[in-house]
Amino acid sequence: MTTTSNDSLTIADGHAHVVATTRKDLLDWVAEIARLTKPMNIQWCDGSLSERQDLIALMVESETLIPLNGELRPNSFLARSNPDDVARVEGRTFICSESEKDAGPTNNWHDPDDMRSTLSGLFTESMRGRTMYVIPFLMGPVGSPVTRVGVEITDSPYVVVSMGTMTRMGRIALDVIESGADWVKAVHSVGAPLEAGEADVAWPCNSTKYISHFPESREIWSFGSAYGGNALLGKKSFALRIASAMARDEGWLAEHMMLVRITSPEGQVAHIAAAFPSACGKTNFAMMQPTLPGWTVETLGDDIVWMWIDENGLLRALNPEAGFFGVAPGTSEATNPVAIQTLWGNTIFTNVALTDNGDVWWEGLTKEKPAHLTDWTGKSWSPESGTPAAHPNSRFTVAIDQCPTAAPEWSDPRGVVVDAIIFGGRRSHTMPLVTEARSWAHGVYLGATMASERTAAAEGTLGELRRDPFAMAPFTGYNVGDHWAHWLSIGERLRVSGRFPRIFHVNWFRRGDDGQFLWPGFGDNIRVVKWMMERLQGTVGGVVSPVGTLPKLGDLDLHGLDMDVADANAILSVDGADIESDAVDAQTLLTTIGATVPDEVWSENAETIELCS
Ligand code: GTP
Ligand code: SPV
Ligand code: MN
Repeated sequence: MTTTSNDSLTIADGHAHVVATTRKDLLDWVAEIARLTKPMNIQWCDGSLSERQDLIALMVESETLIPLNGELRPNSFLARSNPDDVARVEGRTFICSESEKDAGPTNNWHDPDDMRSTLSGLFTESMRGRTMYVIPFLMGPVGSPVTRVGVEITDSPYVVVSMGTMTRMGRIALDVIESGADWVKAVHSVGAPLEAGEADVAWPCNSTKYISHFPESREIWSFGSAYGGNALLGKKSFALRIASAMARDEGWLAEHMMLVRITSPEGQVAHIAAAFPSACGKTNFAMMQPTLPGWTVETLGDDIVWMWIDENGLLRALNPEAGFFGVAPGTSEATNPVAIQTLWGNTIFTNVALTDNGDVWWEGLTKEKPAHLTDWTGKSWSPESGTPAAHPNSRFTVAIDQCPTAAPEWSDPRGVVVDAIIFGGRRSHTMPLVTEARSWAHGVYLGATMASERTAAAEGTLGELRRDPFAMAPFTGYNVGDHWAHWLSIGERLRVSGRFPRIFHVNWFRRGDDGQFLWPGFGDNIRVVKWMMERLQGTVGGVVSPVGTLPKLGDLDLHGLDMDVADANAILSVDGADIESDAVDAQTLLTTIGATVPDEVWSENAETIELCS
């Protein structure tokens, strides 16, 4: 039975997945969205394996998913998006707070009433001819103080299956709603209604795109895209933009970070959270295979971390997601063997290339390029084609519990205590390999003014340096200056226990005069982590610099590395004139933000400049 009735407490979808809810607010909202979007039918998602299999079969039939060779890549599929729908669209992402000041100058603000009227026009009958799926989902494990609930309505089965991997979806979330929890409304439509008898396309979407957020009413409306963060609304829209606004109001943090547990050969354990901008190394760090003997890295999360202060005054953290939506290009046995193992099967790949034997390929997967492929647009490809075979922002979607290095605690509702926080960007020049902040306030300054060269994960000119405060420029759901003040207030509250995570800044991407990366990166990043752990233990000193404490050359473990002393010196060098002009450049951002910039950030900027002279 399929029904749009809101009197019925039980709604079935014709596939024998019956989902019951007694929450009238939820039933009313589903009925309201159905009246607006006029879907052909409604399916409540229970998160079961049979439901997933049915949806996958449907998408194989519609050619949204191409089954991969079952022997090489069991139960895995390739999706090819519309070439105009390949990444988040920052220019079409809106924060619709009541007051423009609350969105701040780094967000696209839009008047909420005006946006509601635009959206109601766009969503009118936008699901005609399609099934409307209702997806209850949790961000975080059941029982954690920070776990939050959402319901996404979508007309895309690709979104349902992806949300099934990326979140705790279906019955488990509906049970939490049933127990009385508040839930966030998230409406998504690809914006491609089907006329009677009209054939569907493999990747329906619309050239008009709106990714709109209403932080006060905690609502998300996304139109026109089915790609990643635009459409999987639990991720960037909820777990970062809406959650950051909740976290500001409630005294916790929602951040664009990975989370790991490090264990030294001596058994010293530390939990580290790191904020790097999109496609700048979070997944790689989260799955690092250390090159130093005896060290282990266990994975807790690769993209989003929620942090709160517990009853003992300790900063605790957990990853609210349940899967990885990771960058494919550059992932290889050499750079990220753990990801390669994770992707053995049960994976959906989007916009990678297809090999002639039905497996996947992307730039960097193997040293030798295959002689022939089908590229991400479906065209025949050879190394002479001169175009990338996989889109630079092609990605894999896979469950965390498939990751061989996943720590069992990745789903512990108590989270883990954070010992260190790292900020970092992709910078060819200026910033050294690693420094430790002078204080919490200086750490906040390093996060606030961090910068990175643009990657394909977002629109804009590739390689252009942009300030990306806390790696959250596209993700903070409120005024960026207030975000900095919120970080400072967390520091104030940590004074009670005195247990501050130490704050570091790293740059894996500095280049030498020859244009080559100076630092080997990847598994060798453990050498930097080792120095951090020694700092935590207080067993190692450092060199004071305007951007914080640098390692002494002899304190960085370079054993077994084929690195000449000149390069090692270069990667740890801080040029006063460069740092000064960078700090002066950062003032442009501070001035643009204006009144909400905390005084402490300005005084750290002044201190940085003073230390340069
Ligand atoms: P999002 O999922 O977009 O938020 O990004 P992410 O930060 O998880 O990015 P990811 O770890 O997937 O990094 C992607 C790119 O960074 C790939 O091209 C990697 O090869 C490159 N990368 C990661 N770590 C290193 C490193 O230590 N050194 C160098 N040179 N490149 C790295
Ligand atoms: C990012 O761009 O930071 C991502 C990918 O993690 S997406 O989910 O598409 O935003
Ligand atoms: Mn990300």
